[in-house]
Amino acid sequence: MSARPDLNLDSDSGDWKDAKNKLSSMDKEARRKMYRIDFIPLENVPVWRSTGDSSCKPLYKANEELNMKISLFRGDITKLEIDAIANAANKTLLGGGGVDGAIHRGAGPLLRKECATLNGCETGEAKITGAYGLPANYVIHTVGPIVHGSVGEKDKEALRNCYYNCLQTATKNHLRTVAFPCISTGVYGYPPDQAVEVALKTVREYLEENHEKLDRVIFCVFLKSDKELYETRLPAYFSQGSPPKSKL
Ligand code: AR6
Repeated sequence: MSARPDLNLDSDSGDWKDAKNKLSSMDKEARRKMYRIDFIPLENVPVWRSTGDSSCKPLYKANEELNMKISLFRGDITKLEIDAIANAANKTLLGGGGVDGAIHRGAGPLLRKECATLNGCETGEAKITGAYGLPANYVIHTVGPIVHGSVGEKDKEALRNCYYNCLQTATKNHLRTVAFPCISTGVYGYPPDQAVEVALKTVREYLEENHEKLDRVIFCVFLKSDKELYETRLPAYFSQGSPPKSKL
């Protein structure tokens, strides 16, 4: 029986750098013993398939290779056992409510300790940390725009930057599987039906340019209404090609 490594992810008395180094040198089996929560392996997150009955007009050419890199998953992002999960954080990076709160709770107190060394984060930027007690290997923190009233061009650009900079941070660090929550659409008030367009457009365009660097981008929705929105709008950005004509 392998002994549990000498590493306590439940206490903030430890050194986060030491913990991060130890975790990154572990194999998957050893890492799994350190998770503080249940996990969902990537194999249990299916690739997105259009039901084919979408009435929305495709905005991009069908590209089956890119379609195979997309998932729509409804559930808790903290459980995903993938390379990186994005966090919809605030400028302090010191934790908060919503998905940010769930990520800090799951990771344990060393995440806050590492975040405290980062000097905060501006709106639209992204900063990467370890994930400690989470099944993911890294957390990429970003800060979405706060929307008051209607969405302006600046808000749209800031939300685009969030997705773009998270993807760029992932690929710069050779991370191939990434999940996004619906950034800014909770407490920060970005209307979900407008945010979905920015999220899908930014990911589609990033994948066009960098398809060899990423294996999977997971849109992780929490609410039923967001699942329905993504199901409706995904075919516009990741359309299915016409099926091959039958030879019969
Ligand atoms: N997994 C996936 N998605 C989740 C989870 C979860 N465990 N929990 C909530 N969501 P929000 P924001 C969804 O408010 O609008 C924090 O206090 C939620 O249903 O978390 O960017 C930060 O510290 C919604 O769809 O983020 C900031 O102060 C989405 O995550 C502020 O909130 C985003 O909602 C950021 O606000």
